[in-house]
Amino acid sequence: SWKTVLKEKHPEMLHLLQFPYNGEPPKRLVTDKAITPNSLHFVRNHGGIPLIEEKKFELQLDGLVKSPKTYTMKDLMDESIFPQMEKTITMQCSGTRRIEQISLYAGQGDEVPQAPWAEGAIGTARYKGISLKKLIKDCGGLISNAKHLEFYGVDTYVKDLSVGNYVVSVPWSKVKSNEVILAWEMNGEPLPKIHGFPLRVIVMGYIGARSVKWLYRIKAIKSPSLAPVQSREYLYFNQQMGKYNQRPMDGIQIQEMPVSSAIMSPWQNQVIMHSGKIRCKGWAYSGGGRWPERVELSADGGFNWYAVPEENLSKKGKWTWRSWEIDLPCDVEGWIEIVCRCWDNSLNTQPLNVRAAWNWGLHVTSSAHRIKIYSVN
Ligand code: MTE
Ligand code: MO
Repeated sequence: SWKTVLKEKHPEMLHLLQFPYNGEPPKRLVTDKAITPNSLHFVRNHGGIPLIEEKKFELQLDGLVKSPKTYTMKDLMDESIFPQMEKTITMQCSGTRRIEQISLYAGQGDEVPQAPWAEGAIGTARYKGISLKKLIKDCGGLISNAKHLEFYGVDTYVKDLSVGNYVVSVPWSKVKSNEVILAWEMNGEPLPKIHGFPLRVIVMGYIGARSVKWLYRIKAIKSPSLAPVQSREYLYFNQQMGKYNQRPMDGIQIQEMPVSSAIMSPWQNQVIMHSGKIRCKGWAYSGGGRWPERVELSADGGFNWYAVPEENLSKKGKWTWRSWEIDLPCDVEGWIEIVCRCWDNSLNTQPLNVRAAWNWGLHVTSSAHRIKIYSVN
């Protein structure tokens, strides 16, 4: 699996964990391009990287559908049966920017949980495949009490052997709106092994966790999956619960990410020489089909906010991030705090500090992004 990593990923990837492999691109390359090259797309794995032979591959669709079927890749790619779709989609891990919550982690005498992501656990790619809705239709449709679709990945969890395969679910309503793709192509290339070859799910506007890689089975079910990854992980807990008091039923299942943003340049602790304006760059994203409408920056810790001019924001789209650039006015010399926040098209915005968004599980670090730099004016 390490061989696959070296072959498929950029030499500058930051390896957060070697096994299971988890990596993100370095800061300066995160928003370098509106579309993330495959070699720089972050990777989140809970187990090994299965090597699947396309010819032997079969997808099973069963559970509460009228006529369960299995499909080969050839069946799925047959355009006379399934119209293909191609879409540019941003995928964000619910753990993006977790490192900021970790820095506030009081712990309870044990290790810091979860992968220590910075701002790079987000990426945008053009995916090609078919709408899952069409496949359900091909199986005669759902039996009336089916309300969710469960996705099975070939890989198994390494953290806890009792978990077994990577299995999660999404509601039928999401599938019905053609917002769930079964994808075999990423940026015009066959899906890389590390990203789920030969077939993966892409759920638009949901956290990355629902976009199951190395998909081999889809099952129609009545209620959200009881599989451990869906029912016990990716939950948003209240701060006051304490680590050992969390019961899954007390957590909110994280599906759509709230609006968030990050400063990718300059970097924390940099000394920036300028003549009244500091060039800043970064990304902004909102889940659930909402998009960044305005990005604002402050050079004084969050008192005065300057809007990024519309022409300095990349194109807006329902399922994609926007990269931005601004020459931020600043006339002080010394340590300053640059802050970035975004308003989405529903006028949702970000909490002003990490502490306000701190939660057990350390998910959804959506607070305004803050960095300290030394300004030489
Ligand atoms: N699918 C399988 N089979 N196994 C996994 O570990 N991780 C999920 C999701 N799908 C995962 C998976 C998580 S948490 C995220 S954020 C995305 O895949 C990451 O997708 P990527 O590695 O292609 O960036
Ligand atoms: Mo994730």
